Amino acid sequence: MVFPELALTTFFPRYWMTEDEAVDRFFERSMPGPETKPLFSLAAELKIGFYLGYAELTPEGRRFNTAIMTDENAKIVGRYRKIHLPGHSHHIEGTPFQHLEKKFFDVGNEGFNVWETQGVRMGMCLCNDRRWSETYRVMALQSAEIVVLGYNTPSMNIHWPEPIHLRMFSHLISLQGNAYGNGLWVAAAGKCGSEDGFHMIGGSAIVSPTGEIVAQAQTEEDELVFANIDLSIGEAFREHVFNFAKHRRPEHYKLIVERTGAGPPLGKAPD
Ligand code: CDV
Repeated sequence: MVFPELALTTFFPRYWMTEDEAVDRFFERSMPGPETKPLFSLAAELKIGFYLGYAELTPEGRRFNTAIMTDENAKIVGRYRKIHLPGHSHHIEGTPFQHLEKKFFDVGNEGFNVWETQGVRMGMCLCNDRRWSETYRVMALQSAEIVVLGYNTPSMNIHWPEPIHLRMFSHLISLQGNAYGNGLWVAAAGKCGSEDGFHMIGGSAIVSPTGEIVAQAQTEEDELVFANIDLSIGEAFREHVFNFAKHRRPEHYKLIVERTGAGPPLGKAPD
């Protein structure tokens, strides 16, 4: 069961406030905590493992945009702290809302990992991470079979006038392209409709290693989007077209770790 990013609160990075105020109102000091214990108890009773996104305050006072994964006994088996934090840390004038993830959260410090739980190799990421191919490739190199993720994507882009249909298009194409290119399943759950009067795209979806969407939210109300999936579909892709051991050429991928931003072209006329 996959819940969205920051599932326990409103998407508070849209509001300008101090970090202390955000901590007081929106961050969890423990997981499970008093309010989340019933969720863990019910999940254990029903034998359902889950992924849950929330704002994490560590004992050292660090703030992360975090997700955890549990097994069928509601034991936390994995934690992911969001790495690709979008947005800004200053106040932007003249927009209906802010996107202050860079103000409220530290960059995740635990990498992109994969856990073997309930007989499946599962990786996690959060929202904007789903748009970055590095996210999935690092998990695919740990033989991930499924990547689960939660997101909050507002329908309006505050940075440039992006047509609303492209918000859904770029969300789905990110899931589909990266599921296919890594031979894994992707299950993505997002908030939808109006949250505090701000519209979120919705579009929760389950995508197969073929790149096909096998289940997708149909409305902007609360929905349970589910599919019975065949993990062996991924095996075929990982053994053939995307057999990494056979076909990858990391000696030609050095720029990926040497450069962060785009730099000058390296092409030269051949001798
Ligand atoms: N919460 C997010 O990470 N949102 C980003 C964008 C839209 C700011 C996203 O990729 O949906």
